[in-house]
Amino acid sequence: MLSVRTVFVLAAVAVLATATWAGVWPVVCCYDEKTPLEVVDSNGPTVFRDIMVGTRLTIIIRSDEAVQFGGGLIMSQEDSAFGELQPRGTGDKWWNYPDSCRYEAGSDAQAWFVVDPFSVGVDFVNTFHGGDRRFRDAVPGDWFIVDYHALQTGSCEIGFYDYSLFPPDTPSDLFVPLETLLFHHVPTRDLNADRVVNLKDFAVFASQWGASPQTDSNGLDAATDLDTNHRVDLDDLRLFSDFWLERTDAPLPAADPNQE
Ligand SMILES: [Ca+2]
Ligand SMILES: [Ca+2]
Repeated sequence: MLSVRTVFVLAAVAVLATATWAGVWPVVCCYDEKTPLEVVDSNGPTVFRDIMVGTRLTIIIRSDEAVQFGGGLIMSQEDSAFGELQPRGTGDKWWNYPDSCRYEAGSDAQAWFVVDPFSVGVDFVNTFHGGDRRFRDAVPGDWFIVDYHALQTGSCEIGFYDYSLFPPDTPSDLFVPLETLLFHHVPTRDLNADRVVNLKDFAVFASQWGASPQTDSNGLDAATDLDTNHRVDLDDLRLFSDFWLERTDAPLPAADPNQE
């Protein structure tokens, strides 16, 4: 049971979080970096609509203020089996990924890939020296961008942290996330693996209609039995249709019209 003191601390953290909410926050978008992923519950954790295994998302760290910032997007080692957070480009010898740092984050912004026995994620720090001319300070805008990849069915929880909220010397296991992002991964409907769910996948689905896949099947019959009740039927068709015309990733290069 929560003690009175714990409740007080949690309330204080909540007030602190609310007070800083407008400053810096994570924005989850589809692979195009523009279309926000639909939220089904915003009351902490922030729960997003289901995504298919194989789906790639982008997470942007955005700010509406010119302030100093150090924070991170962190998940547990257990959850990293389900979802993958990846900074962009190639890391330098200090594990910094410059391609994940946007111009607006300042001249020496850094994004580090971090991993320890319990957690994995990306830490960020912008550049803010309050007008020191040797540096170009951060300005409001999109500061950092990382990629997210749904690896297998299940859930993945990512904490967004603003480390400046905690006194120096605070052990990292006492850090409280400012926001928690929760992703649910469901089996892919992209049955021919061309990154879009369309008539070609429906043809595959229809070819398995009425099949009775066994538990150990890795075939198309099991892939189309979306509710895993060993029968490909109307319920699976409904689940298939939920992702009609959805993409898991950027479109492939335009096909050669002579190949049609
Ligand atoms: Ca497809
Ligand atoms: Ca079924």
